Formats: sequence, C-alpha cells, structure tokens
Amino acid sequence: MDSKTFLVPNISCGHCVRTVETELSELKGVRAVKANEKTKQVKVEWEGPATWTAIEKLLTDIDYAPTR
Ligand SMILES: [Cu+2]
Repeated sequence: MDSKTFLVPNISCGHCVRTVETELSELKGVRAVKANEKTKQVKVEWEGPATWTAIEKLLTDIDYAPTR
C-alpha cells in the first residue's frame, strides 16, 4: 500500500472536497481518500493498479492539480 499527503491549491469549499474524494475513490486501487477544506491537503492510500502518476493525472484532468 502506498500513501501520499499533498496540497491541492484549488480546493476552496466542501464541494471541492467531495469532488476530489469521489473522483479519486472511483480510481481502481484507491483504498482511502481524505481531503481537507481548510488546509487544502489531500491524503490518498492506494495499491495496484492505481499509481501516483494516474492519481496526479486524474486530479489535473478535473482541475485539482496537486503541488509538490
Ligand atoms: Cu469548492
């Protein structure tokens, strides 16, 4: 199981949190997603076939690109 906590600057309200959590949850292999509206941090836990590259791409595609 891999896990990463990162910042998503475009998170601005509860709707963003729900969108990010829902979209990431639907990616096959993602086991847990927790986004925080105040800190704009997202924590994801995943295993194969999900990869960090796929997670990063999905977030970028829905306009919630992570920063490093
Ligand atoms: Cu929002």
